[in-house]
Amino acid sequence: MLKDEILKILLEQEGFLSGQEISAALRVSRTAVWKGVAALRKEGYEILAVNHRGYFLENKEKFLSAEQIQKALEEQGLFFDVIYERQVDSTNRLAKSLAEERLPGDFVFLAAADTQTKGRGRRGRDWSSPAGESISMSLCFRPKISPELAPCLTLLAALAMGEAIEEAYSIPIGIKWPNDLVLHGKKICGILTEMSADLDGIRYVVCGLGVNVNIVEFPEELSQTATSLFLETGKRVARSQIIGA
Ligand code: BT5
Repeated sequence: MLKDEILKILLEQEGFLSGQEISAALRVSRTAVWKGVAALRKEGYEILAVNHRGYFLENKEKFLSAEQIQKALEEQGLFFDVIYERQVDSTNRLAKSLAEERLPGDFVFLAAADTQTKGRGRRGRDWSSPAGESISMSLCFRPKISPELAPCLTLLAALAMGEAIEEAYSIPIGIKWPNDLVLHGKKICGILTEMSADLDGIRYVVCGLGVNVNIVEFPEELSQTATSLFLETGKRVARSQIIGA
């Protein structure tokens, strides 16, 4: 869609970009650019429009996009599909349905969202993932291991995310085995690994991670047990950087 292409251009641009430049790059009219910008604003993107200078997307780090995530992965030498939705019920659910479509081929992909309406924890528990502030991501792949080894993947995911956070914030992260990362005794990340298997072995695994990155306030019922990286460190890091790491 045109608005997504406009968003991509604005995300990559450090300064202002004129309507003329955008319309030339996308080969559409300036009215179409104007309408695309209006649609993005409705979705919450803060796009500044200044006479004779053009458009500028403010608070870029607040937003995620498939392109940003892809770029962050490529910086780590990783090249696989990224499926990004602004809002989804659950990235684990999305990944599973995409995996069913892609079988029997081989695949590795990452499904991520800005926010989830029905984020899930273990045993049907809820997972809270507020827009603009948290990571909701599910890595889906077909490991050639026997199903009884699959729980190890949760441990690997915990180690990998722990290292990514330690690198970004220079703080030691604790792992509460098997699936929580904790900071100062409170939970900052939860992991839900799900597997589909048959008599031949694993069909695919979905490893879902929820991380409290820039959350400023938690609902009452979570405030004693949950915290965010921002609340503990005072530092805001772009979510795509952590996803890539
Ligand atoms: C987990 O379950 O910790 C696994 C959470 C996995 C979430 C990711 S997000 C991407 C992917 N898509 C999904 O739908 N899920 C995965 P569990 O150990 O059962 O912990 C759930 C409990 O943690 C809840 O009952 C709450 O008490 C608490 N909780 C909920 N949201 C939280 C949050 N944002 N931070 C800390 N604790 C939370």
